[in-house]
Amino acid sequence: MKKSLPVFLILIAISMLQAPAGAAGRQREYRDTFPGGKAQMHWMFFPFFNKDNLKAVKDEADTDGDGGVGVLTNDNMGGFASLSYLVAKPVQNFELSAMLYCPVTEGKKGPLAGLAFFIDPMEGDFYRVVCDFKKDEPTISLAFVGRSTLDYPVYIKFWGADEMPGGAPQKAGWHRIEITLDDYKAKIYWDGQLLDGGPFQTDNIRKGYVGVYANFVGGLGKAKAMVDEFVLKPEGEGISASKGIVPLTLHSEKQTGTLCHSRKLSASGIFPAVSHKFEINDQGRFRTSRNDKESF
Ligand SMILES: [Ca+2]
Repeated sequence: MKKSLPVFLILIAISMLQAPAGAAGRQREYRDTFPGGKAQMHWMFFPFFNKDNLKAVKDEADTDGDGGVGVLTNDNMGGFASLSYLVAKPVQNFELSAMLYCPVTEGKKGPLAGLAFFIDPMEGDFYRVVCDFKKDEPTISLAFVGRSTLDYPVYIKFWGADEMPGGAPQKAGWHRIEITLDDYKAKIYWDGQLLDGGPFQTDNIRKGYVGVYANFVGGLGKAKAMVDEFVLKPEGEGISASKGIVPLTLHSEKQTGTLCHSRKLSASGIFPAVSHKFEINDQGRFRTSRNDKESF
């Protein structure tokens, strides 16, 4: 015993010397494949929603064969959005890749699943990319949403069936989604193919976390987002002078449009799905009309 102790201490000392050298040479990669139904990373619920958090579960039908997936539901208050983020440093330039299970449902109502980035748990905002495969109008979309938009998504881009590589899926299944951010310009890849129209300006938030998003569109209903092979590769640490998350600033140019399919929970109850006009004025202030008939 007396002889083995110094050897043990020497091994610790060597490992401590090696760790900084390795870390300095390459950027850390954050990876969770949920082997055997156990998470490899820590996940945290988004504090502005209903505290649904991603859970690792056993699943033999996962994508990488290690027997587990990550699952985020909206069960806590069935029918609302849920969002969970990977606990790492907030990132500004990065590559995010994950397998996402996209449900396909009949009609106009149904669950949607997606990935989120620039999640800001202090200000309550984020961007999300979702697959929304209701058969009446299947879309993939990119939107900015959160407390600053009164939880109404401000859509940046829709991809319809004719713009999806391979067309709109006819049955539920796994798809690889990759999101790359470079100087607030986002590119989205679907099953390895770059989606048209980008890169997209996404600079309402300066940096944030990445995570998983689930919601139900068209009323109250359960939604479930399943992910696997979730990999975040941060780049350009220190590229920004900003420390942590800074207050949100909206685009300075004027933008107008219509928000739809949104619901809010307030102290007085649930607002039904409605359409609103929105405007981002010259000063970057965001406002919405009370309904789609009202003018500003
Ligand atoms: Ca797995």
